[in-house]
Amino acid sequence: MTSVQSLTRLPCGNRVLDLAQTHVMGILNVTPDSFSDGGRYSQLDAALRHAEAMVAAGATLIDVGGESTRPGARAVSPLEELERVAPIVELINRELDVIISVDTSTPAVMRETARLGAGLINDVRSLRRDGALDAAAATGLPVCLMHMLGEPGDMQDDPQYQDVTREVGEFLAERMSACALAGIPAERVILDPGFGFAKTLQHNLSLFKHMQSLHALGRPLLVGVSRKSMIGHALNRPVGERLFGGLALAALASVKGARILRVHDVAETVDVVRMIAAVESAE
Ligand code: YH5
Repeated sequence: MTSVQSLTRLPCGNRVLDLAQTHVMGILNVTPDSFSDGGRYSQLDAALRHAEAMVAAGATLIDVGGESTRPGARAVSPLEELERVAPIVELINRELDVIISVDTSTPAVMRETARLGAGLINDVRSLRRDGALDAAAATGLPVCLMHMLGEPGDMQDDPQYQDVTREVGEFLAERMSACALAGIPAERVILDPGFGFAKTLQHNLSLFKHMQSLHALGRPLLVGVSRKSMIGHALNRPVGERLFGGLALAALASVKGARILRVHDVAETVDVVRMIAAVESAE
């Protein structure tokens, strides 16, 4: 392996992510409200089939989440979250060739899903819960640190910034330092501006426009804007009509150097990424 390759290869448990390319991460929600009441087996089976379809469409990562971050969502106990997420992590690891990301802030969920084959810890709270830094460090897995002020329940109350991109960068730099002190080296960190978390439409647009400045932190960027209200508000579209706006943002994020795009619509986003790669690899 050349030293250049070692810089672009991120070990994720039993798999490796090639950071020279832009990857599509498919979203798999396993919150109970995302299924009809068909019983445990059929829920697991439906989740596996959804994951399988996303992998077939070109997703190289699947983000499994068992906690809703919607304002007003009911708090989920660690045990309840683990009971939702663990079986699907185990099943995907056994059945599919894909990196499993676990969208969690809960130390016990980090430890147990790492044991069951997860390859990445994706924490919207940037490992700020008690015990989360130590749990993530103990897994040896990469972590995605995301910017958010406050908690999902109160984050949209009245977010204020002087310079949103600078403040997001400062926050992420502080969380990288906290990780380093806890034994998670920078080489194992992915950074996320946190679109839609404690930000107005204008904050989200400005942060998106200037996201390249976050490359100064020296780590790959993950962007999650799929179906979010920044598209809804900019275009005046309900959640079911945000695909084209989301694809425009996926293309822009990719051109701005984002390495992982977290999306619901995998096949469409994979076409966007592949088309851009085709042009960029031309003479
Ligand atoms: C993210 O950006 N987001 S959960 C509201 C929507 C649509 C989608 C209808 N987890 C992120 O996906 N993890 C979530 O409006 C995340 N980055 C990372 N790393 C929220 C979500 C959503 C919310």
